[in-house]
Amino acid sequence: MRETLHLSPEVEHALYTQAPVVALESTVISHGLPYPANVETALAMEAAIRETGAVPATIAVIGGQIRVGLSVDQVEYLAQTPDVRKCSRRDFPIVVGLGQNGATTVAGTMIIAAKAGIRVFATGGIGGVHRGHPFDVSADLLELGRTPVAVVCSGAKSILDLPLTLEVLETQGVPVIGYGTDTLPAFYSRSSGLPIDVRVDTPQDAARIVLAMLELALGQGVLITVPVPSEAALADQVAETAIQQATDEATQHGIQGKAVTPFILARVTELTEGESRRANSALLIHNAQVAGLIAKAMIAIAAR
Ligand code: PSU
Ligand code: MN
Repeated sequence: MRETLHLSPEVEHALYTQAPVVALESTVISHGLPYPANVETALAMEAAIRETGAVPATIAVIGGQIRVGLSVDQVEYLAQTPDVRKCSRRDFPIVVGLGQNGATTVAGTMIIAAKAGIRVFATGGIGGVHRGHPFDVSADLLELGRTPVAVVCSGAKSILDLPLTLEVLETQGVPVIGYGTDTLPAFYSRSSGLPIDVRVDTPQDAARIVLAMLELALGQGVLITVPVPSEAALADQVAETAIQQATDEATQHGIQGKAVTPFILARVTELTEGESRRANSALLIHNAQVAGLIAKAMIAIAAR
């Protein structure tokens, strides 16, 4: 039974007592942010969730065991171990079968969250359709079409083709919700200018949509997009110039497949001298808080 989920005592208790729980991914720890910002941000996200009264459940595979809820030592381990596999749907048989370490992507985290009965998940940005490579479609988009979890994020980085990303989400049947915004956030900046499906302004309205998603059981997830806090947002042109250069370099160096996103993320951080990393951390912590509030509101509304 190696495929069994290993729940931390805190997460197990929370789920058993129907307390609010928010899932967190671990690719952002292993591949998304450099050490020690990755540990600091991961722990700050957990703290932000706890402040709302919800319980955080960071998800990863450690030595082939699927963990739901990590200790501080386990977060440190993932943050500092170099050969952690970026773990999307296709990677689980490999990491579990061979007893390896895996850091779950948005898709990977959604799968495990749904199996554990966790309905709300907070992250920074989802994968999407790559610019100039319309066949490089992140498995995140397909997972959103088939796994009923609410993903709270700041849209996707404009390293991606955002209009094509929205097209794929539409085809997959995924509602895109703007939390306090009328347009799709573009990760480092508050708006891409692209339309979303509906705007909500309270955790309660977001919770009503997630509860309806679960009750209807059509199978898909929902995407709840939250703009980066104003004080941490990057000037549009700063982000755009760095992203364009990093994307060109990825092509020049022949970077392919799952290595593309981590390469671009690291280069953008270098090119903006850390400004992008501060924005990244700020939006991750804020999204964790919003997800905690939504998870709490779901329980309050469902209890009525
Ligand atoms: N976007 C970010 N930071 C990240 C990722 C995306 O701004 O860390 C990670 C997430 O885990 C996401 C994954 O699920 O990259 C998408 O990778 P790919 O494009 O290879 O599907
Ligand atoms: Mn890809």
